[in-house]
Amino acid sequence: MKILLVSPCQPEEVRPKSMDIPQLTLSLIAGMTPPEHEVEICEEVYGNKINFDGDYDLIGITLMTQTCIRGYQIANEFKQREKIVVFGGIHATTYPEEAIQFGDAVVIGEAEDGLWEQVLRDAEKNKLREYYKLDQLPLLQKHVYPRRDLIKCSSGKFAIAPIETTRGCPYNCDFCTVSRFFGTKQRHKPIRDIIKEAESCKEKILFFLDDNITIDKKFAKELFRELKPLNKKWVGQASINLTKDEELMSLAEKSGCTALLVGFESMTDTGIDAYRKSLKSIEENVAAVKKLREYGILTMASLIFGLDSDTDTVFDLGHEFLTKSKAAFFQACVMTPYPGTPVFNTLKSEGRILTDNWSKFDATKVLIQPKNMTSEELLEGYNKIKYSIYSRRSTLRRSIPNIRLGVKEAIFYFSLNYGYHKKNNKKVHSQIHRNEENMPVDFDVKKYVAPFKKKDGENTKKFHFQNLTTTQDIK
Ligand code: B12
Ligand code: SF4
Repeated sequence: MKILLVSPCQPEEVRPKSMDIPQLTLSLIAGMTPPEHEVEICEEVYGNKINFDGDYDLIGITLMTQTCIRGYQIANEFKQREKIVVFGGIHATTYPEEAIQFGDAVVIGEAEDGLWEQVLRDAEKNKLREYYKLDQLPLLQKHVYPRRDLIKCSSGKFAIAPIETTRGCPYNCDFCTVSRFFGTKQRHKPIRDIIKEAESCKEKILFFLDDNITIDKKFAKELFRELKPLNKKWVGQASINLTKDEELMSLAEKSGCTALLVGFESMTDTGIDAYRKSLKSIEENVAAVKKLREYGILTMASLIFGLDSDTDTVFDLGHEFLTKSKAAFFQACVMTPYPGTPVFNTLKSEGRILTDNWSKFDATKVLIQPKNMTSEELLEGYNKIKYSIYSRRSTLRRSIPNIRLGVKEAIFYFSLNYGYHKKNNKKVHSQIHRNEENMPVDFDVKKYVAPFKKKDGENTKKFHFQNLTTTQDIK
């Protein structure tokens, strides 16, 4: 078969070339595809154009919440041309019953352990089932080498290769989908295979996609030791607990760690407690960012505004933390209720979600009525802190300790901060997104995109996201 794998994205979200970091998902699916099939990859975020009239037999589309409406539009185009459409990814897993209305099959959860191959076999025999799901989460011991040769992305100014070593997270934060999707026990890929894959990447910088690369310290230390001889630089995500282990930080530094995205989430006392953060005060968190810098590691501090524990003091506290710590980069998120999370369920039941237009769910827009402030206050505080931290003045003020680390680090520091400044200025300010008055927030996506081929509702199988990590299968 000739297969096209698509990662959709809204036209306005296409990234500038300098920010390109290829995705791993589609090249991984391509890596699982038996060699008799021909595979092509199209990532809209990098400006790749879809050839709707190509002679493909099967179209695989990966869906995040933010990208699903565009994904359904693409599916409609292909269904008009009578192609087979298969969905996968976090949003399709959360709402398989929504996705199936636009395609022929949905892969629920992970596609390893022969599941994708089974989809392809069934498609060839014209015996495709609507839903595919593994009985249990794959152990990841049989390494899948991603087809990096198929990626059509210039890989940007920094030439970064995405790579994955683990899946799953024990923290189970109430706003996050990861523990619910990938399980609460972290699974590791074999280190020798990760190293072999890393060695084969032509890029000098690796991006570890793992949600928290240092959860299992023993694994992380061994990985960092093995990584060192490769002489690559890397960036990744970790929890701030890492700063409590000098050996771990030293090994990370020696293995080439340049920057880590750290989810601080909130600087309020209640926020820190709610997310079981081990560093309890702003001062402790400031010291931790400085400590990372002593080991040559830049911090991208991620904060979420609009949590139920937040009051209007959260912006000043966040600002204080960022300016005192001189964190190199700032990821500013507005609390976004991702389906399948406890936060989504609570806000939905309390009628506090203002829109069900999934394309707005990108963590930078106000879509909720927060608990302890108005939506307008959330918007104003969010815009203000972004404006202040992304300003040229703040970039300069925070620069000295960060650019002292080296020339490459200095270029990285200024380029990324300039990118944030430009993007923030271009989009001017975030907005509050509400459904129009006569449009109910009923989470029926058909208001935004109607399926080309409507399925008979009675035939769609019932499945609930909460069952994902059980051994229950859908047949
Ligand atoms: C790395 C990452 C990023 C990187 C992406 C860089 C890159 N080029 O890859 C960056 C930093 C840019 C990013 C940005 C965002 N991200 Co992000 N990101 C991740 C992260 C940590 C890893 C993604 C990944 O590659 N996983 C590994 C792959 C292999 O897993 P997978 O995609 O799920 O694929 C498997 C299955 O789902 C299935 N599958 C998937 N698609 C398909 C398709 C078919 C046809 C089939 C058969 C199977 C299949 O098979 C795969 C193998 O088993 C995830 C969390 C996570 N652990 O997944 C969050 C995550 C995907 N991101 C999330 C969010 C919210 C965002 C942002 C909106 C946040 C923001 N404001 O920045 C943006 C949106 C970007 C966009 N594209 O629109 C959420 C999505 C929630 C949701 N319901 O949509 C996640 C789940 C994190 C979370 N906290 O909940 N992200
Ligand atoms: S936010 Fe981070 S720590 Fe919390 S569950 Fe998600 S991945 Fe784990």
